[in-house]
Amino acid sequence: MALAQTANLAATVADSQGHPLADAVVVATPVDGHYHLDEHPQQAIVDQIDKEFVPPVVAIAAGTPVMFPNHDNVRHHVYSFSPAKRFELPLYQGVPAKPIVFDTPGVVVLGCNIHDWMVGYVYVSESPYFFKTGKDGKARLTNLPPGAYVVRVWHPQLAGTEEATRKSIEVTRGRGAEVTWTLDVTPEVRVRSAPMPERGTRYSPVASVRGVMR
Ligand SMILES: [Cu+2]
Repeated sequence: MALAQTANLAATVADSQGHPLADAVVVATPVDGHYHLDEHPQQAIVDQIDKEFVPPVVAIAAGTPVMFPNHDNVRHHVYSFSPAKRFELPLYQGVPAKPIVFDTPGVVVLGCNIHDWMVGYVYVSESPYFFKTGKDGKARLTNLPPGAYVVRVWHPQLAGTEEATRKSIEVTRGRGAEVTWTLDVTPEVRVRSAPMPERGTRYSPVASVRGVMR
């Protein structure tokens, strides 16, 4: 059956010092262009916990709805200006009524209007074959039909272009395939500062002290 005809792709991603890179997204695209996306993909979740996006990187297939529940006791104002998905969820608490659907492949950078340091990423894959690396820098795609693929990797701190990571591989029945990347990454600079005052409280000195925010 179909499952018996799939093979594994084992990917290892490290930085130029050899440290494993977590949260890298590995995508495999069949050269023959033969794949189809799930028509009713399962909803993904980007949580907001302790004024951070959790997880910081989510990889989804194009067409997947993503819910942005807020588990903090302050309000967040989630937005993106990325070409692949411009949207905003104006100041809210709890769970928004509807998910946001990401139809266009690409990297969507998430921010919060209230908390400058909050940054998250929704990686929208055109291919159904993708996986995010764990702490060990490894990703394993287990559902690949054998054949020729172009594989690539993306990471939030990738210094070069995603295009430049492309490699051609052959995934064979039985043996699968292995691919390794060493990426130049730029250090992440993100400072958790006192939150920006919410509208209407802009000039109140009290509002700039974390802990008293609504
Ligand atoms: Cu926020």
